[in-house]
Amino acid sequence: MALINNAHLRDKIRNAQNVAVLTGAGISAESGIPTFRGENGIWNKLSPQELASFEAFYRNAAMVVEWYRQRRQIINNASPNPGHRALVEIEKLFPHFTLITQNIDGLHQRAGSHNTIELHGNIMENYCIRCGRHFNITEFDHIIDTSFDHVPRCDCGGLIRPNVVWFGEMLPQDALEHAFQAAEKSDLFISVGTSAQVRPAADLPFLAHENGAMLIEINTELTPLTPLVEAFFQGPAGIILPQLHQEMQEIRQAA
Ligand code: BV8
Ligand code: ZN
Repeated sequence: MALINNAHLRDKIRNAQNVAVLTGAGISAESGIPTFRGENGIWNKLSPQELASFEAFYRNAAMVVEWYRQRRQIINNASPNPGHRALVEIEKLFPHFTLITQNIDGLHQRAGSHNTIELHGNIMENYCIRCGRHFNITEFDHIIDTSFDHVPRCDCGGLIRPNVVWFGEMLPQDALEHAFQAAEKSDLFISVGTSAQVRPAADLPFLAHENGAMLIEINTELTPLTPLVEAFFQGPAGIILPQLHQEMQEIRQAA
């Protein structure tokens, strides 16, 4: 059963020059990484503001860094899934392709994606909030394990934090700029595995649509974005994306 049975969408895929993709936690679900809002969602136990915020870190750095260490262990044992790999192949079909992710797990890069924008940072990177010194994971874990209160401190006395964007924090300016530009320029914008609720990331598909892009959404459930899309492919990204790649390749080759 073909995914793409809409002539309008076929034409768009045939002629598209600029394609942008936004991914969320859903694309890593099949790699065994829990999403935020799913049934075993991370936030079911503790709310995001209690964990993914500077206030939480300042109040209880040991708890927050332990939470990130647990997430890092799951990510280290995870591998890119067919959804990540299909995006690497879809990238090759179009002259300009930008992959924008909200995920901090680095799985797109491990799958081989190139032009990747990490809107919310990367869990494998850590830095001192006072002097800005970067620490790799081995150094970071050693500092946590050898400190009397498991609070990671730099030699300068500053706290060391994960290089991720917390709630209430600005996104990295250049990443956000590039993401907005890619959305504005896109002919085709594909939203994959995101509940489309956290802003400003969630604004990207709406901005693309305002600028004339055709939207495709891949998700196991409906989202606030679904009413706006040309095609909603309901199902796991690891199943849908390889099939979408196959059909896009046939359309582009027949052109
Ligand atoms: C900022 C990094 C301001 C850390 C993250 C009220 C209204 C509007 C906005 C706000 C508001 N109150 C506060 C805000 C701003 C806030 C926000 O948007 N809050 C929301 C909750 C309302 N945003 C911020 O704070 C941002 N900063 O606004 O700064 C500012 C301005 C000027 C000056 C100073 C400050 C910062 C937001 C970034 C927070 N950091 N992550 C970490 O990971 O620990 S957010 C984190 O949550 C993710 O990065 C992601 O963005 C979000 C989770 O969303 P998803 O990725 O979509 O995951 P989710 O679990 O929700 O959904 C998974 C989806 O996949 C589901 O739809 C599911 O159906 C689907 N799925 C599941 N399995 C599969 C699947 N799909 C396909 N296949 C499958 N197999
Ligand atoms: Zn320092």
